[in-house]
Amino acid sequence: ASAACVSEGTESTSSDDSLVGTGTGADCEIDETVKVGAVLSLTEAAAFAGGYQQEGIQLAFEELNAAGGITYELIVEDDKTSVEDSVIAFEKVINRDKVSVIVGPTLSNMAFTTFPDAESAGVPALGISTTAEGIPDLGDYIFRNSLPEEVALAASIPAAKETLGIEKVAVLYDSADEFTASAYNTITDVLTDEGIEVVVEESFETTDTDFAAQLTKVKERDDVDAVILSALPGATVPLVTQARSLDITAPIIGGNAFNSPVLVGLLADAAEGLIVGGAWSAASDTTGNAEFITNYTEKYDRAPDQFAAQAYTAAYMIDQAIRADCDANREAIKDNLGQILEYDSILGTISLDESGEVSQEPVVQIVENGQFKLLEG
Ligand code: PYR
Repeated sequence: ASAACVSEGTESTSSDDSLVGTGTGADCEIDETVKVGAVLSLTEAAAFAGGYQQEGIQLAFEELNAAGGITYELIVEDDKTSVEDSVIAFEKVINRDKVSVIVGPTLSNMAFTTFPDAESAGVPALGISTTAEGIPDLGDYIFRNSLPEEVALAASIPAAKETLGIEKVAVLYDSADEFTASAYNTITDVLTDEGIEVVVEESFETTDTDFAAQLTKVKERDDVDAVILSALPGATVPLVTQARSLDITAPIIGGNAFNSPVLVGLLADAAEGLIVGGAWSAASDTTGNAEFITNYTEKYDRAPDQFAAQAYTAAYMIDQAIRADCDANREAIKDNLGQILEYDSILGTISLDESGEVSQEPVVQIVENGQFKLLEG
């Protein structure tokens, strides 16, 4: 989209001088408070993620406010894991609060509806867990720092093949959710590239709780070396638990959605051996990671997860984009977010390009004794 497409957001194209400061980089000082909207799933199905995201982003903005020069006001809206409510939440932060930039929404399912609204209003939006194919293509103002699911799976499947010698797999996927359905396409492509044969393929819906029909198909075969699962945590917990109680012992491989200590806690013994591709690991020796984990755990009385880590990183990327020209107007943030190169973060070295896409090395982990361990290295 070009500037000519920005029809409704007249405010966004005109620069507000009070959001332009003096100095640049670490010396930037802006008198006006910079408003940041965060639209997160704090209740309903994706609250498992939204709660961590809220904590991660709050921690980062508290640190940034303490560092000085720019004062941030974080305005959090609950999208209630609903497309309808996410549209209302975007409308509020864009028009009521007149935020400079939006972080979120939590799910790709909501991003496909809300990001076009941010685009037409000329408000930059930074997705932190929106991993489906095509998200950055939603517009010039649309970015994500969330490792695409295709990259996570393209790492976890070959790593599992190499360590476990996988030749035949069962693929089980949620066909109703945008993110898991998109991941299914990736899984198929990666399996073809790796020369791995699919011997069982079954789908289900996001809210399903009984997977006997699908798992019986897996159980009936004795040549399934691994199960590849594309599901949100809500279905993952009963599905994996039921698989293990049917004595399906094959390793289970997943992507970003598996990267959750809550899920591992809920699964208990059934989590052992899960192979998880993702963007962040507590076990990674990335810049600031140990300090982040300590500060987060102290503040919230629980350890962070990937959702918290990506939300935390988003605040620092926004701060960097604002400091580049010491300008917190929507247009300047949009221009500078697309120029974040080789940023050394708790997620490792990360960059964003003008198309809004992130580049980052994925991590592959395996659950052992209830803990995530790096599968390689
Ligand atoms: C997504 O909706 O894209 C997630 O990764 C949760």
